[in-house]
Amino acid sequence: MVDFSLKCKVALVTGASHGIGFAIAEAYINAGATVVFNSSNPDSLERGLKAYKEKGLEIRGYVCDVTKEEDVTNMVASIEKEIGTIDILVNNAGIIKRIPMCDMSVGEFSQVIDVDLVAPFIMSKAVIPAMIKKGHGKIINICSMMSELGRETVSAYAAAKGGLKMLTRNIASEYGEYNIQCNGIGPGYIATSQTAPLRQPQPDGSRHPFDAFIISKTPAARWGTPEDLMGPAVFLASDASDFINGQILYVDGGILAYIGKQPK
Ligand code: NAP
Ligand code: GCO
Repeated sequence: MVDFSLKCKVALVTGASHGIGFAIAEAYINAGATVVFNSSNPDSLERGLKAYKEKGLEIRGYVCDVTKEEDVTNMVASIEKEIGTIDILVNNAGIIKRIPMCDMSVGEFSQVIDVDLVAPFIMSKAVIPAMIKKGHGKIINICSMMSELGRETVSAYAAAKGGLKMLTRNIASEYGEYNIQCNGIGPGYIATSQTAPLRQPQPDGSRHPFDAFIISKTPAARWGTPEDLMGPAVFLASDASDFINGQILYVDGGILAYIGKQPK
């Protein structure tokens, strides 16, 4: 019988006070996992805990800046002491800076790389030893369509998410023999606070040009929602995907497969 249950598993979803991480954490709770999450600051953590409580979802939260190795080591140690060792890690925390590359400072570029690529390295390093001892583990990296494609103003983000795709493949290669599966989810364009600026209606009430562009480039003819990622995230965290390793599962409404609607 195929097992999609996450019962008796401990899952950590980084940056899950809202958005995609929140939806994945909710899906894991409903699939039977004991779920914990982190935020980079106490205010966001409190907002997140309130939102989970309002939905009747039991979860514990920690303040942890995923770019700081000492913070991460302390958080993982606290989780192991208070809850148990981590069976499932979702590297969801991420930022984007939309700046033309030649206008971007090295500091701005490095900040995106730190959160979107170095932090998943730090987080994965922190949980893999216990996964090896336990004889199983799941690491899911939230990649992006920008793991495959570029576009104006997102050079740092695309470089980070492209690197995250290869980090995913390398973790799978290096630790697959310990029954650790590391895969990625590549969301398409999802309606969250991260993409809100791209969907802001124009002063005359018309669609933002980028909004109309994405609708035309997506066979599903809509933006994705965080809920669209729940099933794929449960699948990759469950025993049902134990022989899948180093893959990126694109949840994009078909956009990567589509050349785009020909002009009428
Ligand atoms: P979001 O609403 O901006 O959420 C991002 C989360 O990352 C925030 O909750 C934030 O938590 C957390 N975070 C940022 N820096 C952090 C740090 N240093 N330490 C700890 N947490 C940190 O974005 P989203 O749309 O849900 O995106 C979630 C993930 O999906 C990101 O990796 C993003 O790149 C990826 N993605 C998004 C889309 C999309 O279209 N929305 C598509 C593909 C991939 P706090 O504010 O609580 O600290
Ligand atoms: C952008 C968007 C994208 C999405 C996502 C697509 O500015 O192009 O923010 O990067 O967030 O990563 O998969």
